Amino acid sequence: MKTFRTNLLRGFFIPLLGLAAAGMPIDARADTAFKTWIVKFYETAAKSGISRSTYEKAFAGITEPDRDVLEKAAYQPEFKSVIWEYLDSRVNPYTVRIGREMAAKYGSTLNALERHFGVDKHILLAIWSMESNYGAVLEKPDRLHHVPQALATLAWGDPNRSKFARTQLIAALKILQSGDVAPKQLTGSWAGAMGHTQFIPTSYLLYAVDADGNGKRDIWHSVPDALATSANLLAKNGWQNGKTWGYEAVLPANGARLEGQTKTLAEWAKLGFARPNGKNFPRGTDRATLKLMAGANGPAFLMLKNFFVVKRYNAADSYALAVGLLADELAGHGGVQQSWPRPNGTLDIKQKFELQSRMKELGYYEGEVDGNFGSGSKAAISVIQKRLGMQPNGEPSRQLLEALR
Ligand SMILES: [Ca+2]
Repeated sequence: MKTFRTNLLRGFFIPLLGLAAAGMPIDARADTAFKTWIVKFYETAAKSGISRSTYEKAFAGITEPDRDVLEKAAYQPEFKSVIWEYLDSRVNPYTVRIGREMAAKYGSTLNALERHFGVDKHILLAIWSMESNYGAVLEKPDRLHHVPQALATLAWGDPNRSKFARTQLIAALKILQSGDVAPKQLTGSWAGAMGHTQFIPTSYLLYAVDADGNGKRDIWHSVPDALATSANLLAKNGWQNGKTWGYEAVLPANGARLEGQTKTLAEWAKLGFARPNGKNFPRGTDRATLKLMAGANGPAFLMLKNFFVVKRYNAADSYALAVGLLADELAGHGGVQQSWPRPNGTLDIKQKFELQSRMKELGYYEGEVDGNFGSGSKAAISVIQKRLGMQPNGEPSRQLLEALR
């Protein structure tokens, strides 16, 4: 659910300093230190009611830290993409198509959850997409870690995450002790986010729901359980049934200076804020906060209470906006109507998809049509650019798209 700031690999070596096992290879010394840490941590776990048998099952066969976890923890990039690129990667023809397929496949479950929790089913689908690509991430073994091992690794070897990891490890052990999941199946991200909707263990303990009625709260294998758990989190944090998350707005002259202010929709309308589709804001006393996600030259948004409820999942404005926009697309309301201030000549997400599928039809490109321009797309673009007598820089552009049309 949460992402964490960059840290240094140096934390990995600190536990070694106290060891005088000279002559042993560095990995072997680390393994010994890690195993010692696990043995000692049982005292702490026992104080939280974890039985010896649960503890032994959790760590059965674990003889070394998960080095992949430390690597991922150390190299989390401080990734700052511009808002439209972030949204392109989350709200695009692919995520909309799969979302509609899932809406059909899980239609009765989603309707039941909407009735029971009073939470918009399209928001639940959008969160599922954002968190695990509708569960696809769970099929990738390189993305899955054994949660007790991963959290013990962070608690032992990453001083910046030690406190977080100890708390989450105790919670993970409580989950095991509850019998909801078998020890081998307690998998998650390197930082312990688990299942279809990526709950960290403490959030699981607060919100997990058995929606399919098999007696287990299984967010790893049961889509109904996972989506119900998200719905429960949103409901318990004040989701307003029947309300949307916010409205795109056209900024009046000088409107940007009001960024961050909260007023009723009627007051915003009086100040000259309008909807791009020309419809009126709904009447009533709903209060909304003005957010400019890309400065005064991009679309403005008036965010209602539910936007801030989604932020309980992940505190980034960009995350909550992506959830809201994807939910709107899945509900058939369309996306952002005003343009983002993209640099001249660059493509929007629909154009990126069009360019890739045209390259594919013409036989230049064999990869996925997903709007993502990796090395395959870039190589194909360079070849086409050369043929067309353009500078072969591998970058998708309006000029290239027009040439292929
Ligand atoms: Ca269940």
